[in-house]
Amino acid sequence: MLKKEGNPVIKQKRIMAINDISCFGKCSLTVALPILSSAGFETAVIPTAVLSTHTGGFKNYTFLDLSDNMIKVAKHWKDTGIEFDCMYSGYLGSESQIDTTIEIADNFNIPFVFVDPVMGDNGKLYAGFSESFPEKMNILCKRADIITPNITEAALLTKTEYTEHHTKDYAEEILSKLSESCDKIIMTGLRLNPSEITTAVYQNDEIRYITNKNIDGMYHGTGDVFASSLLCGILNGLTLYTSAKIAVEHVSECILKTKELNGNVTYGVDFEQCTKGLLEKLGVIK
Ligand code: PXL
Repeated sequence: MLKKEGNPVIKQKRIMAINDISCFGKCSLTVALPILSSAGFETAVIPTAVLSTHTGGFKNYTFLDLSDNMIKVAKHWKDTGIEFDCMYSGYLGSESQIDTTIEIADNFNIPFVFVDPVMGDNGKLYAGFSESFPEKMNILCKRADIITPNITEAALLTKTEYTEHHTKDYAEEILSKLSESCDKIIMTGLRLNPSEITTAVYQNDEIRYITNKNIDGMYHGTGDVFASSLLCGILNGLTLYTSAKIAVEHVSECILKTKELNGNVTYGVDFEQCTKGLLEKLGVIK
């Protein structure tokens, strides 16, 4: 239990995170867990797979599929009477894992479902995903309260042709199609011009844009840092727009810190060095 000043006792929120463990490379659960925990949220995990590294930029990585284990873990929790305030799904290794995730959300009657439809970047699906995967992922998006696709994933979900340079018309076309699946969307990675990177926040039929200076270099795992810190803001009661703004600024700080420390883009960002800044932005610490 957390006691907030002047308030009655507030129950700690419990999240069910469904995502993979990439043992090296700082993405998925090795990013989500420390970020959510540091902001004061309990995070139980259902690992979808264990990989030696993530699949972007490494060769010969191992992949242990944990599909069969997912439903067993959920069943044990359900039988034990454990309840959740939120489900947060990320990297799902197969179409059947999407079915399992929906089944778990329904079985637990999860009140708030946050879906990061992880499946691609730079106009392409990540290694190992089938062409039919996005259509299936769209079914999970329909079960979600909030989705956080990057522009590639949003194009895949809506079967829109991907282009490298974007316009607001293009973003609006995609968001309008995507709003048939989910009415709260945070879409990242818009390149409206070469020097900037923009995030679109769609809610109540309205789009607001958050624009930042683009920092050179495609650092791996930033989507997970973004989604996890966004979720911290939302669960802390901040608005969708404010939470997105904090997440955008936090990712940018993580990238700058990694550059300063000469980090390898494939090895992920040094988000660990930026936790204090995130917690201050979130109002968790002063
Ligand atoms: O960060 C997204 C991600 C998560 N998990 C695995 C990945 C990727 C992106 O490549 O390969 C295993």
